[in-house]
Amino acid sequence: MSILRENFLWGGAVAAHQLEGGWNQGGKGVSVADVMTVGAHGVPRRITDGVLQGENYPNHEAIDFYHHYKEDVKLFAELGLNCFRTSIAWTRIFPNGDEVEPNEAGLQFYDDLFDECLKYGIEPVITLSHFEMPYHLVTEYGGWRNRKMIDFFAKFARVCFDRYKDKVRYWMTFNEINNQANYAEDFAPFTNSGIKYQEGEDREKIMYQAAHYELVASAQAVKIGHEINPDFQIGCMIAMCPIYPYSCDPKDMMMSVSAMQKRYWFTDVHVRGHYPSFMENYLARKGFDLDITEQDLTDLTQGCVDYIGFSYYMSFAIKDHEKDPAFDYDESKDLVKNPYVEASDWGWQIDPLGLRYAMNWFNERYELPLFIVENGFGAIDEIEADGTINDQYRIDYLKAHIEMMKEAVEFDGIPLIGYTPWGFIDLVSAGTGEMKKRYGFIYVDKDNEGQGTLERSKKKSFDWYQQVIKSNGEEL
Ligand code: P53
Repeated sequence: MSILRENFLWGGAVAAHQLEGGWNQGGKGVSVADVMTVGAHGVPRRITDGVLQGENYPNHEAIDFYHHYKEDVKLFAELGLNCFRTSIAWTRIFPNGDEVEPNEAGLQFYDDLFDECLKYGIEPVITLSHFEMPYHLVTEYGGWRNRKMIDFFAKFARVCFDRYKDKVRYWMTFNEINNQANYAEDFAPFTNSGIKYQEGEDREKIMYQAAHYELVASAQAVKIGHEINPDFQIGCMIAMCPIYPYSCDPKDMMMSVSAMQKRYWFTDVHVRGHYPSFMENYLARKGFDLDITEQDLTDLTQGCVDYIGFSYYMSFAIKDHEKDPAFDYDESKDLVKNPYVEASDWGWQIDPLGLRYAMNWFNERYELPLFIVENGFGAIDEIEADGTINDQYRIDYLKAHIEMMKEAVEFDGIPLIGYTPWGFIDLVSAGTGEMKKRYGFIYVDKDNEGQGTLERSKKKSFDWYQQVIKSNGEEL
């Protein structure tokens, strides 16, 4: 008998904008990802005013999954996946976001994709909003700073739920909704919420307002989904980077508690259907007079999620900065390097045991099933003279994390639905827009400048993961 349950979901995860390409095909509209240029480690992606001539927009073609999906899904089946996590590009369904009728060609594309998956016994796991909202909603409405977004999203969700109710069971509403806890930088507010800040604006307040509308929209979607198909499992999606106290100094500990609150209160609302007291007091103390109606508060209670989907790549650490008694946290400034762990070439701290810690944290706080919907190692791969790619470092990273995931199940009794490693087919990095930050078991011939044949080939990790799935996680 294996440690993991028999019907454990072994999959792989991607997002539409990072692999599909076909950015203006089949009636698709421009998304926020379509106006982001390529960056690098330490060089942020630029957000341009619309799509401009002469810029390198890596998501426009990505790995052209839009035209390659049949051969790709066949490879996924060979890998042995029993689920495939992707997102539905909002702009394929509602190109501008505010149309009355959906775009049939976009709906048909996902019907075809899901049918192709189901043909091989691969269950689609779907995120509704993964960093790819319609750009039109940014320019015309200011993105999620505008309450109207709730209706646009709820409609999009309803159309998807209705159309795919017999093909998809596991859903998530907003990918990594809590990334925007880092509101000081432009990336997360734009990708999460379509927010472009003006000079002198109160960034933090605007972020909380946007997050509130998203949480209400998520709750409405959960309710709508359950009405359409009571079997739906609809989760939230949280970027889990646990924030450790730097030392056992009680002030470091309290700083860690406070930082965790500011980064993870989103989960509290998703799961419990109401704001935690520390957030109510924080918003009041800051004098943030948010637009939160009685109806919103009712909506939140009626759309609690069924499970917690989360990504796990790294952990953080924090030191007190003489901030007591408030211990207010600023994600862009307050984190310190953890001397006990190594980091990837992109500075992401590698901490497998942190995954077990994170699972315990979620389980103690919420007692809901967990679903690890992203985990992975972004690295530069070298092709050997014989054409092979020996990505042992990636295998080492994933093996160590799967071991910890199993310990969380075996020793801590944590209910776990599945595991879908990120970017199991090489794709465009969200953070940097690079191709060379690769996560895949399947190599895609394309470089940062957009050159390459787009040919797919198997890395060493392909055979390894195939064996992991076959043995239900026993042979690592
Ligand atoms: P990339 C930051 C921290 C943790 C996860 O990221 C993050 C980010 C944003 O960069 O994003 C998630 O491609 C996200 C995926 C993304 C993946 O992690 O920057 O859900 O879309 O590709 C990996 O290396």
